[in-house]
Amino acid sequence: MTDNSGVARVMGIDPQEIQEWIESFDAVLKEEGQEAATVLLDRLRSRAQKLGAGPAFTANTPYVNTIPVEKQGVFPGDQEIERRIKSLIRWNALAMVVRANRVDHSIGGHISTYASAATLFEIGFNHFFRGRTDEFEGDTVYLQGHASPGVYSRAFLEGRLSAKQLENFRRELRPDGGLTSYPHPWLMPDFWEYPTVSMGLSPLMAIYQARFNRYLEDRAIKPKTNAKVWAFLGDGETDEPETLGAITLASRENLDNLIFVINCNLQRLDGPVRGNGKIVQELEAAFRGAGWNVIKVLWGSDWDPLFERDVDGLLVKGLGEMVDGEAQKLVVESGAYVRQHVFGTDPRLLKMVENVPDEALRTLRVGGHDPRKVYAAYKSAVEHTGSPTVVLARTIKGYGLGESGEGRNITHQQKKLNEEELREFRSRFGIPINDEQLADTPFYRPSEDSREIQYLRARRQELGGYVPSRKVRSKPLVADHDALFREFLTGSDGREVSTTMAFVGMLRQMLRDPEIGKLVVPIVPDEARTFGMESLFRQVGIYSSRGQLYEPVDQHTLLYYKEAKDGQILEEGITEAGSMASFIAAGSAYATHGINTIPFFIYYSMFGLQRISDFIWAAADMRCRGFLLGGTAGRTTLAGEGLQHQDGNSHILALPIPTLWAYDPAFAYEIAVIIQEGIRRMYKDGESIFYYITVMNEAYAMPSMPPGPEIREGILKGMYKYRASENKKSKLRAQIFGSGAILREALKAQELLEEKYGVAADVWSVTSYKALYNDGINTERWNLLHPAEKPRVPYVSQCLRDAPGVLVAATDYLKALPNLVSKWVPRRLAALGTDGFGRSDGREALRNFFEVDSRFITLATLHELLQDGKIEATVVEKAIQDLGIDTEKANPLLT
Ligand SMILES: Cc1ncc(C[n+]2csc(CCOP(=O)(O)OP(=O)(O)O)c2C)c(N)n1
Ligand SMILES: [Mg+2]
Repeated sequence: MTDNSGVARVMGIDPQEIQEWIESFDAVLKEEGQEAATVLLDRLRSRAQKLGAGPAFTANTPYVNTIPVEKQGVFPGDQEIERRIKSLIRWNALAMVVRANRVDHSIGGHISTYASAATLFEIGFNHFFRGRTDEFEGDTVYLQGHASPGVYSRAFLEGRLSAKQLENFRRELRPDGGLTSYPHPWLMPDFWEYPTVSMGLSPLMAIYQARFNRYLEDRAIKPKTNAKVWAFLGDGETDEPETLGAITLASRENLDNLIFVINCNLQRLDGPVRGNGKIVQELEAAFRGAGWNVIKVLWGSDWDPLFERDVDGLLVKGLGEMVDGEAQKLVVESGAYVRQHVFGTDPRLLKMVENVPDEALRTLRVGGHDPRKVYAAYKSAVEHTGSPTVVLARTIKGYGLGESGEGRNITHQQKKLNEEELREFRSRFGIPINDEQLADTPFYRPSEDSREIQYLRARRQELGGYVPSRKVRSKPLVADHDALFREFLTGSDGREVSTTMAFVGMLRQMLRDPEIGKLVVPIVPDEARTFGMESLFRQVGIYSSRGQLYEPVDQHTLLYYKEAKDGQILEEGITEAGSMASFIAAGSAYATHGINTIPFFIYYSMFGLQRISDFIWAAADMRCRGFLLGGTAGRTTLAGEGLQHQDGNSHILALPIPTLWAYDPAFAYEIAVIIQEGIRRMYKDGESIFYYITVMNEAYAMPSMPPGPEIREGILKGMYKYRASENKKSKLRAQIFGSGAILREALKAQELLEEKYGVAADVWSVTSYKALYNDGINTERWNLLHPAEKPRVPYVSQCLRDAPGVLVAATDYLKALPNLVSKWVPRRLAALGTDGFGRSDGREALRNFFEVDSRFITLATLHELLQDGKIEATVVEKAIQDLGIDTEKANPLLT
């Protein structure tokens, strides 16, 4: 190590001169204040740049606490009692995991993450996180998912969870209930608010949540408050691209309502996060570069006197040069090792600690375990204005587990402790459990009137109640909105429109509605023009927290790009993940804010369920409501775009998400019925479901809705007969199922079959194979469990009970989609679909290539009739010729 004066000599500058510069700067700082000192530095930097001597860019500050001791302020809590509370929480969290693992070795949980995060969480719970009350909306807190044992353990002390529940951690299927492994609002709807365990989702969600809060304020939908969004992340988690992917949005939008706390224990699951580097410095550079306020909490109070003595900056320099792998090793090593490796590099450093015993060196605390340092950081974070804040807190993974896990690479998965290890942990944290009881590892809660419980309760009361705690506070909508959708039920009078245009028309209507107009949140990832939504730019404006600071190039046009502070559209730019995070914030506002916002997120359908499915899964877990619109959908309906864009997958990918209703409508009236029903179910009846609707860009005349109550019901349940054959006499009969744009191919096939082959075919619009499938499996299940009762009949079977003839389905998605229901139809089902990679070409060529056009539907129908012995093979052969089908054509699945 070389000190500053050494460097200076090498560079040929007199150390004396450097000292004088430093003293002058100190004087300015002292006499004129911090702002003046910053101005001075800026001026010097500009001057140097101008003269060609600009300093090298550095995004880092030295490896010390950002908040100096002098600025730390006083800790307002009772440190001793908070330490005792925290120790009890540590114990119960550990006991939960150890006990769960004893009952069943395959079950367990994580001990070491919470062990590292305990102080970070507890300072939040005791001093910062505000609950949701009638007067104040409360803070939004995303807690590191696999630290959940600590959160449960706190709730146990708070009296919110019973010992029985703790006992059943990770055994949710116990008759008396259990606790979920991670935060899942779906499974614990009164407790958890935000699912966080799929790493990288919560940081992105938190950023968009903070922005959505501002959106609601700027649009005067909720009052302006100083509520904060806190997100607690792991340092390993920052490797997920989503974690850092939107941090510039947060600073661009000046989201000073957002605080990230990154638990920098330097470890992830397998080993060090950056063994050969420094994760804190790397993150500091990234966040500072992105314009965040960065607060490093690296060293505990024990270090203060050492830094005080470090007048030459040798210690700071040495710590700054030490890679994280080595820093982790210090945790597991002796005090003598610390002396040698931290202080042994220079006699002056060794002298600094000559009177400090080895044991004191071994236990020097890092910043994230020092309540005073953490408190000071959070206080500074909540008081900071103008930009978001990230607290980078250095902690130790497995803190307190000693030999059995502290700082070890195996610690992430440590679930078992032997009696000796438990005894050590118990003694270290002063848990009043005697040696005989240790084998049982009992939970411990002091009596109701103990100081600990009183204190903890009082703190939460002061802060507005318990966190986390989920409560739905929105009031149901009242209107039925018939008038809004009426015009779409009567067709387009021969005008050719796409289902996308029809949807946009409905959106425009909804935006005008007195009840729901304000609540609608249109979300687009830079695709509004693709979907013909530009008219909405002018109608409701694009949300911009700064309004519009420039005159748009197209101002003179009717549909100019209008940005406004109270704009309603969330134009997110090219980020489906970010847009989905906005959808999640808007789709859960009924719980978070008690406001029924209705998100309509419209995107290129291939870049939705395929690209950001994990966010959609999290939205479902979070009980989100709203509408996802897969635009430009269909493998053969989106012409020209080719392999990457043409979506024949999303309806299959929508299957696994239990609360997602997926529809592939063909006509405007079908969409109108689905959306109106969706609004009713979600916002009047309060069902925690959401919708996926594919809309296409193929224009055709929209028919009016056929009469009869069964049509509406059929649209919603998944199928209805759209056009029956008028030929009642033919012996050759068929039922053809079409969906979306392919329904029109089915209708053409119906004509071909009738005219050329004498086949009378009925055509059905199958709006949702998923709905039919779910109904089928639910019915089957009921029958399985009720053998003596009259069997129930799946809806699809009911529809086809008296439907004569062969069955043929054609879809713009995989053949697997119609095949989902094949077991509940009365006879064999021939399925046509678009398995394989897309191609760029026109619709006609594509539908020929994928074998889903009217010719192939006709062929499939004739083939089925041949199978049934109703016609001769020669008829089919002739048809192949007449229809111009190339039997040697490429197989779309294999080419
Ligand atoms: C998307 C995703 N990938 C993998 C995992 C599995 N996993 C759970 S915790 C963990 C390591 C976490 O390390 P870090 O973020 O540093 O948190 P720490 O436990 O160290 O606080 C991993 C890989 C996950 N939960 N989510
Ligand atoms: Mg970590």
